[in-house]
Amino acid sequence: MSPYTITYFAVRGRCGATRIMLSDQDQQWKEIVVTFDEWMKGDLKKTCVFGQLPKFEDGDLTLFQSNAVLRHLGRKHGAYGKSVCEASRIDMMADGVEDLRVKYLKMIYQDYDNGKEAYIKDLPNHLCYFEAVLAKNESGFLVGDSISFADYSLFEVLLNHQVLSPKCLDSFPSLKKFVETLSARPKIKAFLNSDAYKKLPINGNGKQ
Ligand code: GTB
Repeated sequence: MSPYTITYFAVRGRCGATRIMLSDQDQQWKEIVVTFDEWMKGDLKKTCVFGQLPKFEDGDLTLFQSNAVLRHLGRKHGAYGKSVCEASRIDMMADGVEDLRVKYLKMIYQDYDNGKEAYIKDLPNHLCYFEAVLAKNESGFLVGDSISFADYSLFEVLLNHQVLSPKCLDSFPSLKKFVETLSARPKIKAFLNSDAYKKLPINGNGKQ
């Protein structure tokens, strides 16, 4: 039986990259879906270390913070580099992805109607950094020659951005290739084609 359980709302949201990573690593997991009404009762919130979901369980270990979950899975499944230096560079890239994710979420949840156009216009100024890193690494991954949790996180953020602005990767050949390559990995491809993935909205407010 799988040791993994995700407790979260019925969205991709902060669990999108985790689910893609678990799929690609050939892992099973259980989902506990929390409705808005259940959450508003407040009992579950009180038990969450930062008062928020997702909650991730690996047997007796309970984690909060989606990036801590990705790092945990990276350590367990060999997706955290092959040396201390690679691991540190993976952390750096993952933090860069988090900066972009936070900008995106701020626009989606706080400024969609007024800010979407300006966000899309400014997007190349953020994507260019990831393009430069990928263009320099022949492996097609962010760091080293194997996939890391930072790659899953970047991949998932880029998928969301392609929904927001379908042409946003057109002037970034390495990013485009990165998305194509990861989308074609058999287990990721199967997951992205699954009902479990397709039925969930990207964000909790229906904006995308
Ligand atoms: N840094 C944390 C992480 O990475 O895990 C951020 C977690 C977070 O923002 N959690 C949000 C939450 O628990 C849900 S993700 N919010 C409830 C609260 O703070 O009380 C965003 C989100 C918003 C709304 C819905 N929804 O309505 O279904 C789903 C997800």
